Amino acid sequence: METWVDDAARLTKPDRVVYCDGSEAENQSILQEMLKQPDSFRLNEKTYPNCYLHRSNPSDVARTEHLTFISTPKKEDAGPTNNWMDPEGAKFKVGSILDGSMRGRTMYVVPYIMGPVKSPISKVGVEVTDSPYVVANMRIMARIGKVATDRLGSSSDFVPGLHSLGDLDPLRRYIVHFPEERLIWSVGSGYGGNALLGKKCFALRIASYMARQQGWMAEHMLILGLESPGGKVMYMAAAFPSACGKTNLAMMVSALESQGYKVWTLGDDIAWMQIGSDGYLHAINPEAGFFGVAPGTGRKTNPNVMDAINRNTIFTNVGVTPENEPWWEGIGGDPPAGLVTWRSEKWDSSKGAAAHPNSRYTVPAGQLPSISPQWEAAGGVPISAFIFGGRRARLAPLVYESFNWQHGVFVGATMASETTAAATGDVGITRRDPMAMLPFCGYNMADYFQHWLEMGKRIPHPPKIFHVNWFRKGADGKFLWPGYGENVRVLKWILERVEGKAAAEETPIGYVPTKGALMLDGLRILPESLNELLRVNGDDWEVDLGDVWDFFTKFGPRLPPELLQEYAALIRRFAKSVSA
Ligand code: GTP
Ligand code: SPV
Ligand code: MN
Repeated sequence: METWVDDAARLTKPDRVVYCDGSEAENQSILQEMLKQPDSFRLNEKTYPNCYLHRSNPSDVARTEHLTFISTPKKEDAGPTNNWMDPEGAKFKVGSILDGSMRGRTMYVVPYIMGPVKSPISKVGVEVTDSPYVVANMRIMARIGKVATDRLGSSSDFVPGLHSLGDLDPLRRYIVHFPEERLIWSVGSGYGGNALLGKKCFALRIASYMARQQGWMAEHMLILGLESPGGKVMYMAAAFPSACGKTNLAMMVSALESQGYKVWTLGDDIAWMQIGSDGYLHAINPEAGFFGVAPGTGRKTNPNVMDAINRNTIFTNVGVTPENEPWWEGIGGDPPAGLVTWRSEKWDSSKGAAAHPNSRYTVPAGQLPSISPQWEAAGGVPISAFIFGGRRARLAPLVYESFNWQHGVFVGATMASETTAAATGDVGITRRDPMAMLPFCGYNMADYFQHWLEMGKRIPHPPKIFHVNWFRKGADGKFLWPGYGENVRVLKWILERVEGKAAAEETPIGYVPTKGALMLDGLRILPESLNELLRVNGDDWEVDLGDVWDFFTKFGPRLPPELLQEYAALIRRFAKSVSA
């Protein structure tokens, strides 16, 4: 580690190098460094103790997918869905931006563990960065400092990540992954997944590459436990694209709590999974905190997190009230008088939203009231169901179940969703986003599909695979399904399907709940809305399958033939249902 750090310092030329031990005293001094910058503030000490507001550069407010690269010697190994640079070219081009980029600054060395300290599934990373804000966030999102150097010892088995703010010019911003070296270089951004290198860069892009080599899975999935009336807990993992509801589902307050159905949170973004000795796939959450979307988060939608983010929390790009409290659209109530926007302007209605749509909170996972007692279990938790989903205003029904693992992989591989503010670019454009991994798969996605197919053959008790859509809209353009805590009604159906109990109707796309199979007690929903939510419209699917075909052809002969078989089988089932 020291050798690599010395090399990084020789390239970036910081004034000082500070090794982080993870202690509270050190944290306070790093926060003091952060507060010296005009973009960071302490929030109200009484109502938000130990909370901070950070404003990132307005050109640096979300992941930048077009500036994110997979750097493998062969272009085909990155595949048609990733940006590619050859490693030598990347080292030269990005290296010249990193050369001297930390002059006048401190380089912090952050050794960290992704995953519970004692778990055999966990892995060590080391991030060097010139941003105290990044260090403060990493301290919440991972287990940093002495625990990590202790785990590492003198071994070189760690994923190095070199991060520098550079000059924050998007023209000199690159997030480059060298999967064969397990190395990450990121320059020119201080925001989220671009800069907290343990998260998307390591735990998804590099880890997905390692997982394929080593026979495990690294997925963009939340992990939750659904407790049923007898007290038994069933664990599920769900992959939805960025800003499509993972955090909210994982933390929901169940609408059926009085009937004995409660949701426990284990993770809200990433799952690392290995086959356990019991034949089940076991999942850990590699992260130690939540980097959640603020807008839309309030007492009504996510009371659990509202009870967690009033202390020891870093807010990024939210608005601020005259009482020095954080504010965003959806927190509850109208914008208060004297509100200041994320860009530090006095808010009025001409300014649009006070909080950036991708503004976030960073909060320690242990502060969540619904955190599962199992969330740091060294062996992980056994997963009984995988749930795929996305934003589809039309098409996908509220929920359906795949026929088997291979069909489930097809369902995941053909997922699509409307784009969100979590990445720069247009919002609301439907794009294919297989397994919610489009921006996060560290190798050729065709090989990733093959890896899924192979895992299915190796797992003695594989999870059943489902698909959900909370975002279907009616003719009036409004969501048909109330969502949030009401989503437990769908989870309950999934639980009962896994137990072989709930009723379902076979359709060409999979099993859809019969009208009576969803528990809807206490929910006001029009029968027409329910019909529309569960409807499988052959004409719409035909159009979508055309788009799937275009997507699949990008992979050429590398696409696993099983997926083409599933494609043909789906078309046959639709043809049969029409003739019937
Ligand atoms: P990342 O952190 O970017 O990976 O996002 P995420 O998948 O964790 O999404 P999150 O739960 O933060 O939700 C993003 C947005 O979707 C928020 O504005 C939520 O209010 C909204 N949302 C979440 N769940 C639901 C739901 O069930 N129904 C509706 N209509 N909106 C939802
Ligand atoms: C996502 O975009 O899926 C996130 C936020 O979880 S970030 O950490 O910025 O990638
Ligand atoms: Mn995410």
